[in-house]
Amino acid sequence: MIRIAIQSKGRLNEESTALLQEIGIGIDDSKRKFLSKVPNFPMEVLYLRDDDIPQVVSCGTASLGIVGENEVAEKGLDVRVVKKLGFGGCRISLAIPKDSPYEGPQWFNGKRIATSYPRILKQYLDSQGIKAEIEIITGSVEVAPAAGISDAIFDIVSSGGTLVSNGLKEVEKVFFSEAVLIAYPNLSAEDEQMLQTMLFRIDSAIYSRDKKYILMNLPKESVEAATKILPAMRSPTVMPLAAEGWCAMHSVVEEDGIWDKILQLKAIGAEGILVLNIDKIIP
Ligand code: PRT
Ligand code: ZN
Repeated sequence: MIRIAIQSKGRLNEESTALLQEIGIGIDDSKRKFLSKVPNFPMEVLYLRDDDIPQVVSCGTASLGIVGENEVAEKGLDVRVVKKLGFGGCRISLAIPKDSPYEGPQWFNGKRIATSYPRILKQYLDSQGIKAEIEIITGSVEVAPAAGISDAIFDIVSSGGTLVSNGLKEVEKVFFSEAVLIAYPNLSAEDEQMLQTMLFRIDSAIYSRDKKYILMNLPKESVEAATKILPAMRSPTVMPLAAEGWCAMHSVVEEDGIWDKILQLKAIGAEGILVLNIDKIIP
C-alpha cells in the first residue's frame, strides 16, 4: 500500500485528482476524508494543505506527493522531485508600485519586501548582492505596499491580474514553478516499483494531453505534402480507398494550431476531415 499526499482544496486539488483518475487510480473525491483508501489500487490518499506536503514526504509519512515546485524550494527539505506534471504553472516575481521608476535589481537595496517565500527570496537577494528587509506575510501579500507594510512584494504571479488591480508592476521573474510529483528519498523496493508503474501511466497521460486523432481522405499525390503538415509519431498511416487516386490518412496532431493545419490540408485537396479525442497514447 503506497501513500500519496495531495492538496485537500485549492488550485492543485482538482488537477491532482484528475491526473490520478486519468491514470486509472479511481479516487473518489466526493467521499474525501483526511485519509482515503483507493478502491481499485493499493494506494491511500492523504489530503493536506500544500505547505505541509514536502514535510510529510521528506520524512516518509507519505511516500509520494503532488505539490508546486515553489513549496518544495521554499521548504528546502530532502525530497526527490520525480516528474514535472504540466499543470499549476506560475512564477514568483518581485513587484513594485507601478509608478516607481525601475532600472534593475539594485532598486531593492535597503527596501522592505513582503512575501510568503522568504527562503527563495533570500537566495535571490544574496545571489544579486542585495541587502533588503524581508517581511514575512502569509496571505494577501499584494496589499502590503498599499498598507504601508512594505515597499515591494515577492509573490506568485500567474496572469498578472492581481498585481495590476493592486497598482503594482512585475519587475523581476525570479522562480518558475509547476506541479511536480515528489517522492520520499528512501523508498522501499515495493514502493519504488509502484512509483515506476505510476510514472509509465503518467508519461502516457502527459503525452496524450492536447493531442487529437485526425483522419481524412486525400488525393494520392498530396500524401507527401500532408506528411509535412502532420509529422505524426513515426509517420502517418496511409490506406488505399476504393476510389481511384485517393487514400485515407490517419495521424496524431497537437490541438494547438489545429485549425491552421486543417486549412493547409484542405488547400492540398483533403476532404472529409475528422478530428477525434484520444483516450490514451502509449508512445
Ligand atoms: O490551503 P493551502 O495552503 O493548501 O493552499 P494555498 O492557498 O497556499 O495555495 P493555492 O491553492 O492558492 O495554490 C496552490 C499552488 O498553486 C501554489 O503553491 C502554486 O504552486 C500554484 N499556483 C498556480 C498558484 C497560482 N497559480 C496563483 N495564481 N498559487 C497561487 N496563485 C495566487 C497568487 O498568490 C496571487 O494571489 O493567485 C494570485 C495571482 O494570480 P494572477 O493570475 O492574478 O497573477
Ligand atoms: Zn498553502
